[in-house]
Amino acid sequence: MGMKRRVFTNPDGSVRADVAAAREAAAAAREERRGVDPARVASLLEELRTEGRVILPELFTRERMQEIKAEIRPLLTHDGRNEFEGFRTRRIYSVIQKTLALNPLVEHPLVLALLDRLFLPNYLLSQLQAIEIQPGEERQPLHHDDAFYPIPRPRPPIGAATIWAVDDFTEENGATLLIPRSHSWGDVEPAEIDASRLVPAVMPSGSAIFFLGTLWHCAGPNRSDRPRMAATAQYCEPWARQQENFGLAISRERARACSETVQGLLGYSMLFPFIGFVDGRDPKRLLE
Ligand SMILES: O=C(O)CCC(=O)C(=O)O
Repeated sequence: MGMKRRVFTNPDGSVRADVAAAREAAAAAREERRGVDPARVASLLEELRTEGRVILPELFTRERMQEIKAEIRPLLTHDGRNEFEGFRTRRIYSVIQKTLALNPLVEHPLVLALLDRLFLPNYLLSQLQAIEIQPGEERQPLHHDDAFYPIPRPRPPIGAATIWAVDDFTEENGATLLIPRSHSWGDVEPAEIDASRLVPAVMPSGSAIFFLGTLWHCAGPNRSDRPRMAATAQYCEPWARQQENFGLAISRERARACSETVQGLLGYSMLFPFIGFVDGRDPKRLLE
């Protein structure tokens, strides 16, 4: 199985020009198939590359988000177990095993169009959660999502995230707080960060904030008298380990109920030629 040649990257870790060109061509073809406006993708990408985050406004209607909320609500039964999860915050993990309600968010064509440009083909879903911040919750500790991959910064992101406003996100109710441009910082300790640089992602229900795994952020404190519900999908390069062990968390039967795109994101896909195979072959065959 040994391969001497680097398959996708230059010696400095950057993606090889021919690989990048093939990725661009494939992404453009997919955009056309999914009816996504390439000019919009290009402008969102430019903002993303400069600011590290971009708001995707009102991709779903408020009514649709209310339907999703009705499915998610009964599953939000436990408060968090630590400061990071939030003692007054409820989360659902292994979401797809419990409900398919978030799948349309996970595979929204505009989100996929951005991911297509950022990562190698067959990038993965890294984790999927619903998060409901209860009134009185404190600000979450500052973090960036791909910090657990032990590769020094500054560096390209290994992951990216969407946080969807199921409820309206306001300054009072715990809108996600982000530090624009912090994706390009080198290594810093959270204690060194000036919290006054945090900007709330105020956005109406049905919108999402999309940001790079290198961008510093946290959930805001909920000073309102009502819970704030969000859904968040994190994605990663196809060579990185997913945070959730979806192969064990989501049954094969449940995976069969998902679209081919979501199946691929869960891990029924591979990075050619040797990452993610099962018995020497593409794992999507397991669903046949
Ligand atoms: O709920 C939010 O607004 C952000 C949550 C978050 O960043 C996390 O839990 O990693």
